[in-house]
Amino acid sequence: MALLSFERKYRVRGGTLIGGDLFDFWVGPFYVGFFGVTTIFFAALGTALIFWGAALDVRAGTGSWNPWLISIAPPDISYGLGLAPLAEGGLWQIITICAIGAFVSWALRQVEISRKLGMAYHVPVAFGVAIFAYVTLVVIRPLLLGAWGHGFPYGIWSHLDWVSNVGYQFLHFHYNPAHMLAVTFFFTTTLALSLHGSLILSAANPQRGEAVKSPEYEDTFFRDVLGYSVGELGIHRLGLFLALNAGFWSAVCIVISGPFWTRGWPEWWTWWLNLPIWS
Ligand code: UQ2
Repeated sequence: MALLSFERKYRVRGGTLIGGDLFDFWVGPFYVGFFGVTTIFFAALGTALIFWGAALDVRAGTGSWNPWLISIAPPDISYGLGLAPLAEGGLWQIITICAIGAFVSWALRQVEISRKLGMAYHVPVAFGVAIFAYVTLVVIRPLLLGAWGHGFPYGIWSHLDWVSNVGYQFLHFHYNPAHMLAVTFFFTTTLALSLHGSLILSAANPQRGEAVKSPEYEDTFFRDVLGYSVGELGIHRLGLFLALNAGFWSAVCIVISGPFWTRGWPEWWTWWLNLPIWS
């Protein structure tokens, strides 16, 4: 079905979670919906507050308009789990609410569009794992540690410094077993996507004058190389599994650092040296 006639077919009422017919319409190619409105609201407010915070830092002589250096810091640890004045982390707190509001609105808009199309919820569920990783960093872990100051600063350069500093607080973060799993899943995701992307493009780009190759060719390629093909549906299941695990174990590796393990991560492995089998 041509795209235009398909759009006429699926652009129908219903599938909304909230608001009924009120926001059930499109603006150009974009579906709006109640959650389209809330996404715009939170994203616009959060972005404006970031610029306002940057302006306050420039005026105070503690910041600059260099995009790499703009940073919105969380409150000092001494504010605990309380509210901080706007210029001392309060902006970070409101921007965090805006970010979560925008991300969750976006996920719910994906749910509404999935329902409208009669599709399953894999996309919003997958995005939900990314939201979970972010919320772990700026809400769950700060709550467990008793201060919003444990959240990370919103800046291109500053968030990298935060990651480095928190890593060295635990001496050598690569000894964190959950971090090991997360890194392995990230790398394996790139391996799977490079195999899949290159396989699809190789099948879709035959010699001039030849027909595009079918999935049997793709299966046969990997059977010839490896003796095994995971299949055309299987590679997408595998890719989703690998990507979701990368995000999930990232969240786990940071939430256990501090709330559940306070020493250096290399020391965690003494359980291995202390096994009774060595004596
Ligand atoms: C495959 C297949 C695809 C693919 C890919 C494979 C036809 C279009 C990439 C090969 C993948 C395998 C064997 C799994 C590799 C395992 C890991 C953990 C990376 O067989 O079927 O469909 O795109």
